[in-house]
Amino acid sequence: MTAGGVRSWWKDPVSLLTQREGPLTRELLREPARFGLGQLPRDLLPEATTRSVCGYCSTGCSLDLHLKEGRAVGLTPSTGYPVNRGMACPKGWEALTPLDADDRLTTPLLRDAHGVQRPVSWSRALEVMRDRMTAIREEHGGDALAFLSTGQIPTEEMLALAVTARLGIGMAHGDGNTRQCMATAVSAYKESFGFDAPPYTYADLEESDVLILVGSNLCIAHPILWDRVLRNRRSPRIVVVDPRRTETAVAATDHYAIAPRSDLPFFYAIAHELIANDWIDADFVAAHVEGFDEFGEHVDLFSPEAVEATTGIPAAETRRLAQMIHEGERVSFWWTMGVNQGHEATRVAQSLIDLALITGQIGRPGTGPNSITGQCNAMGSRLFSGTSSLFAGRRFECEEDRREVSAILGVPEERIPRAKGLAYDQILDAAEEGRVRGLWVVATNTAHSWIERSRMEHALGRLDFLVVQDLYGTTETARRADLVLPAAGWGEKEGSFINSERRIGLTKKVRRAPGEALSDFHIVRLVAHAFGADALFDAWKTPEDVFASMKQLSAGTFCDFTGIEGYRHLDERGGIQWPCREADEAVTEGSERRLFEDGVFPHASGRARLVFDPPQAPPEPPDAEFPLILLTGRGSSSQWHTQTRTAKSPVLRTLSREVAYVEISPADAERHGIRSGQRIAVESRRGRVWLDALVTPTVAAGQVFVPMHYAEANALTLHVVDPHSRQPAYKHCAVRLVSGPEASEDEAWA
Ligand SMILES: Nc1nc2c(c(=O)[nH]1)N[C@H]1C(S)=C(S)[C@@H](COP(=O)(O)OP(=O)(O)OC[C@H]3O[C@@H](n4cnc5c(=O)[nH]c(N)nc54)[C@H](O)[C@@H]3O)O[C@H]1N2
Ligand SMILES: Nc1nc2c(c(=O)[nH]1)N[C@H]1C(S)=C(S)[C@@H](COP(=O)(O)OP(=O)(O)OC[C@H]3O[C@@H](n4cnc5c(=O)[nH]c(N)nc54)[C@H](O)[C@@H]3O)O[C@H]1N2
Ligand code: SF4
Ligand SMILES: [Mo]
Repeated sequence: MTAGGVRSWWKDPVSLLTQREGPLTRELLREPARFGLGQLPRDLLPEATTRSVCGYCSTGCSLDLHLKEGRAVGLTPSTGYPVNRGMACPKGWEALTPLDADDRLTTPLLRDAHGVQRPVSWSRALEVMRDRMTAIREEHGGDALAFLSTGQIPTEEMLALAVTARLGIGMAHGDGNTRQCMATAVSAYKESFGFDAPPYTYADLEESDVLILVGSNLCIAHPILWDRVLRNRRSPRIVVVDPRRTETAVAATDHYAIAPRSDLPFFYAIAHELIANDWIDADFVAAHVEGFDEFGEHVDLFSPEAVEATTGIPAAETRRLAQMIHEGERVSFWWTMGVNQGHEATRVAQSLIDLALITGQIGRPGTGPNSITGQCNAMGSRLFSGTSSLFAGRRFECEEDRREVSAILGVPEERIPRAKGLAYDQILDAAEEGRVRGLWVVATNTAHSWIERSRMEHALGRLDFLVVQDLYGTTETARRADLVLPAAGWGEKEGSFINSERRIGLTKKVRRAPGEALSDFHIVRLVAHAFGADALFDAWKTPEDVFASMKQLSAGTFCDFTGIEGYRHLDERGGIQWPCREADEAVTEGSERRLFEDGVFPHASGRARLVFDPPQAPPEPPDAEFPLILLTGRGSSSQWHTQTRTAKSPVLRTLSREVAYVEISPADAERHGIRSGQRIAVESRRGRVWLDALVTPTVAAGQVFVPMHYAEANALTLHVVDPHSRQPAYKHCAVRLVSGPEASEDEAWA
């Protein structure tokens, strides 16, 4: 594509979108200045520069922050860092801008008797939080209290939050937005391997012969990882399995436009074909895998012909992919939300793990069943948010695990909860039923991002007391809060993040938070004090003290990183991947390591398990009344989730669409007489929203796509969760388009 071509799309906001976003993102990476990105102040003579890991996505790029009088005034992507090698995506370039937004919270806000949120002092805010939460606990027990954590704060803050909420306040339940995102990968790996352990290192993207990307739009969701794919010198086959012809699918060598939610039969058919041709690694299976005979029997029914009608993929094409896997010396399977967000998501993720195991494509360069993470610190939350596990993979139910945690944290054993408590969806269900009455939400925008908006609104509406801790008072969730606590953001505090390849990196304080906003670490410490639980923080004066506890908690577990000395060590080494035991001497600057090179898995048997189940039909298939399937997901490399941060950057705003839109196939547009740019209503059984139509061949006939960055998306979605991971199935429900006189914008939800 010529530079002139790019420039003309750039002037034309509609044509900037979808199928053109891919090449555009590459242009943005190569020549950011042309798009207004990375403009350093003219008079910049930095007095110092420091490295810090980006606070948006799980790629974990390093940014060089240029300081003047101790304050970051500009940034450039770090060149020497093993992850991004001198590049950043638009969000990274613009990472400082959202910190200066007008709607930053500068004091706590308390809802008064008239329902108006008014500024109050920290001491008043903490007193109210203590009194209201304590009153609920005294009347209804700790069972009526819950917190929602996040994958977007440093791990130290997550650990401090969990300890304060569970042990200091006595909250019986805690979960977080990682449930919306990575819970499926967690359940899948735990059951298959015995530990939640994504096995890869980013070099595997460059060293694979066949990369199979399933439900991943890498090109816009992880542009720097896509760039690593482009650096692969082995002329790899890049196979994209996605119902949409995404930016990534266009750039790939092969696109399998699978029918939505038909992945499970599809991958079973691939396994069927591999086994039928004896294209398996029998030695690897015999030495390291359990359940092969049962798996063989299970997939016997799934011939490529048998699944053709369900998947929409001709049998010959399914065979071709099986053959590609057989012929590849180094085959890797990569998945993201197209897999994790479905009604049988855990089994789909495991079907990819199964394929890697039966072909022995694991533990070598360029291989692996590899879940790509989402948020900057979703990996940290998987280990230390105290939600799905009792720290570092320990179990709440296990007495020995509780004893260890009690000894390390210096907390009496009887205060450590014996159960993990309710998951996110169950917390909201319990709120709807009046069983959960007090909720503390930290760094997540539930009211926009949770599935099936009307049901979620009802649940939040029934709470007696909602506390929201955020950078901005304007988020959909903060506006509903009884108490809002002002938090410092990325760049205004220090701590560590863990990226997708298990690399622990440092993020630093390079700005002062505005007004009275405080770091989440500082806030939870004040909350612990208000609840008379100061003792929890006896050993934790700084985030690095918490890091020391994290190390101790990791000791002897599969993620053991006791070999990391501290922040300085992380900084000098360009981040360090777990595991890193004290005896590991191989952790030199920029070194990369993958897991399972010895074929030993964390299960007690040392073997990995093949896990499978019969496929189930999606819960809300299209019908005569609601004939289209709604898909949702990321819209552009410049938009982050609910846009509380990215919408604050004028540059990022020009690189994406301000008004919510729906992608419609040319065939459906013609059937309904719809043109691009027209406003149309989209309706599901749960709501009607108004959107700009964007007619594009990116989506197949019978499907429409709405980016999740607009609150409209979840007004339509259907509350369904995978039974194993309890992750919401955001990517499938039935909708219809309404245009003409029967549609009136006045009655619409939005
Ligand atoms: N710019 C930007 N980058 C981001 C984020 C962001 O908000 N903005 N968010 C970050 C986070 S937290 C996450 S989790 C990741 C998400 O990264 P991705 O998972 O790559 O993003 P999505 O667009 O949610 O979903 C990926 C694809 O799944 C496809 N899909 C839908 N249904 C099916 C199906 O039935 N089968 C298959 N095989 N595919 C299906 C969709 O068409 C979509 O293209 O991105 C991270 N990076
Ligand atoms: N329909 C549909 N819905 C989806 C998805 C989808 O594909 N389709 N994807 C799901 C996925 S994968 C994810 S990860 C979720 C994301 O959903 P959310 O977590 O709700 O989205 P964010 O906009 O990232 O919200 C983070 C909030 O934390 C605040 N914040 C940022 N930094 C800090 C900090 O340091 N401290 C504090 N206290 N606050 C901070 C931000 O201002 C923002 O309000 O959305 C899910 N929802
Ligand atoms: S790819 Fe992710 S980590 Fe890298 S600059 Fe962009 S948002 Fe930040
Ligand atoms: Mo996510």
